[in-house]
Amino acid sequence: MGDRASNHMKLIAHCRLYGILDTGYVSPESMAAMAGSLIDGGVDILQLRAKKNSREEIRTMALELVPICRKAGIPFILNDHPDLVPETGANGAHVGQDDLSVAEARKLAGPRALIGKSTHSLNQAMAAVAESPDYIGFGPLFATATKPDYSPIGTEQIREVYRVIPFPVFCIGGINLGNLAAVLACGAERVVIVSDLLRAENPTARTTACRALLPA
Ligand code: TZP
Ligand code: MG
Repeated sequence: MGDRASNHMKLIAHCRLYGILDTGYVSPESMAAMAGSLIDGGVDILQLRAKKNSREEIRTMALELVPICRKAGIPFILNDHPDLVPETGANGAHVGQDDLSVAEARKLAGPRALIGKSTHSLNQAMAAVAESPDYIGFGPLFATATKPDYSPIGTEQIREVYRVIPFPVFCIGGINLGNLAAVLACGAERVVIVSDLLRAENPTARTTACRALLPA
């Protein structure tokens, strides 16, 4: 449970392609199959993001996804709900700017849980350093229907964020197979891709194609 140091789980430092199972695109009934598709394509880490579902529904989905990710040897992260980490066996939780602090989330999720934090500017990313999350998300780089109320921050600060942040940074927001090479050319080393993987005609093939552009 929350086995951050497991020999069998990919370390966050080795994760390059972060997939999010978002209920905005995938029904709860299809979640497990989609997790399998993205894992087959080579995703390094998965998150469950279910903004409109009840705690109980999220718990049920998490209990189904935990063994799938564990078998694949990749971390499974819950968006919000750090309190569900111990009881579901998830590997960690992800908090936003308006959520619990990293320390509060860690207290609920347990000492071995991975805690990630969303940041939406270079200033927020630098401020997050004091909280010592295990990783941050940085974006949205581009406008995206997955998170429609946030202004895109562009790609200009990517190099600086990787220079100053001492833990893994995952660029996020509007990244897809078509622009991934350009995002990497702007300095990105790790990315989160949501709708481009989930909405692809063949999510496994799309994941494989994106993963192939990223470092090993
Ligand atoms: N946080 C910043 S952008 C975003 C989140 C959760 C959504 C990214 O989704 P997509 O579909 O890859 O643009
Ligand atoms: Mg949140």
